[in-house]
Amino acid sequence: MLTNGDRKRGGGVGAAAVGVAALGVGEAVAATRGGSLIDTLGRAAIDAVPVPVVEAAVALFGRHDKAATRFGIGVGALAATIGVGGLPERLRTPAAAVFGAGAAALATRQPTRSTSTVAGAVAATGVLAAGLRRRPRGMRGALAWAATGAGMFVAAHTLQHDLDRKQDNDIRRIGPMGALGVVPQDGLEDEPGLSPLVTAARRMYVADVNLRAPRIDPMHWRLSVTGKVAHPLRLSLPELAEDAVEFDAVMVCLHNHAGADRAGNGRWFGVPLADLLKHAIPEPDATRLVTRAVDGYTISLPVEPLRSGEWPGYVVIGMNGEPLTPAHGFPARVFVPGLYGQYTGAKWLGELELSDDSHVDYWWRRGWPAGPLWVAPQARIDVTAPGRAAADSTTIAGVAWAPPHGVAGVEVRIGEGDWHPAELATELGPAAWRRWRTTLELPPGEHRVQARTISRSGEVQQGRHRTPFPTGPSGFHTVTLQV
Ligand SMILES: Nc1nc2c(c(=O)[nH]1)N[C@H]1C(S)=C(S)[C@@H](COP(=O)(O)O)O[C@H]1N2
Ligand SMILES: [Mo]
Repeated sequence: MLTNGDRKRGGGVGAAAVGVAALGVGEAVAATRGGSLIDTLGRAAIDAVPVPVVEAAVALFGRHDKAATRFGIGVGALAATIGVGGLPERLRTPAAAVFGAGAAALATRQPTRSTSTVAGAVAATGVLAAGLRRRPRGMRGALAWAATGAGMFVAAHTLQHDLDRKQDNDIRRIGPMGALGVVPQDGLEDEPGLSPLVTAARRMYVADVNLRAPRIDPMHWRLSVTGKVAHPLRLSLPELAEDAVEFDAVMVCLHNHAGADRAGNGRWFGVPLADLLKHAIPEPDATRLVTRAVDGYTISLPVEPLRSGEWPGYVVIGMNGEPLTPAHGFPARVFVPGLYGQYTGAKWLGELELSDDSHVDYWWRRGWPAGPLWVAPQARIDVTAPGRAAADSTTIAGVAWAPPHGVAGVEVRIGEGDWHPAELATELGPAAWRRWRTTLELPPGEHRVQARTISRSGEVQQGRHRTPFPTGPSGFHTVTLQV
């Protein structure tokens, strides 16, 4: 005979199994048009949680932040269904409906793929209500529900994968963007373990508030330049490509603490913002250039330095000779070399709106400074290895950046010793990252190695540790090496 406690525990497993089925069905229905309940809930959570929680998650999970968010949403949804399953029977259907209505409401707030996501929320609610009315009995019942859910997750994954493949084909048909015919070289090609001079798009870090990149049809996509302009523009990708130029620059996330890999160096292909603004003719009170993604996310920039060319900014449509990848903002993004990623401009650009100072950006609302914030000089140590020239030497090498002015020097020290200048490789451009190397003779034992960058404008990298929030991290990359 089952005691009350046993029944409750069994009920929890049954409710969780129903939760898996409901979420799976919701994901499969949403995926028919590329939507996702989990992504929608994830974005809502990212938009809503206090900044200290975002900061802690980024610090804890690094480049796995998206996977961690997805996992958290899954666990949260299961916990919620177990909670609903524990309610008296007559309250379960209304409680499921409340959850479903909430998810549907969040989905309608997402400007892309919202219809299928709302349909997914309705379907998930139906499954949840039906399943929880009489919770599955016994292990066998629970397993059947969970297996149904797993099958639905596989179906959702397949549908999403097909849409990704279609997007990749659309992008491949566009052809080259810029001419990376010759692979750039800087003279340090012989150093194994050193970061490549140009970061491949698939190796580049991805940082944004979305769990999945918006999919955009390049045939129908147009960039509109609107708002306070005499001459609104609507430009297709081929039209933008006609006026695009190549430039080398490092993209750095504000969360890139010393030694981290939220930074990558690209050869970008883009249209100077100064040229676009010249055609659009901003009105006298147009002080902010709002870069708006197709999902409404905005980053804004002051108009004047962009218009005069004092800050060279671009509508970027290519990276390393190819169109942007979906993760990095296909079909277009704004990039002002030297500004941190969260101040430099939106990926998945839909609109450039000329506005006045009444505009408020996504991150300002969350308590970040209006900025924009410039990237601090930073050096990263990639290699500590026995030197090849002399038997008792040690090679230390890495990358350094100080955009937009460039790296004037990189220095290395052992313990609290003097700073030694490192050899600098050829510079691709002042906004690009620059590779460096030095060979030191070190006695056997354990050594603490640090590196710092000096910018061409005279700024010296700061050694004092500072967290990313609110104005960007500081501190030296420190590695311990055994000779
Ligand atoms: N639309 C959109 N653009 C965005 C973001 C975003 O969340 N949404 N994040 C910004 C941040 S914080 C960074 S660091 C860079 C990252 O660009 P990447 O993913 O291509 O490396 O994109 C910026 N542009
Ligand atoms: Mo970022």
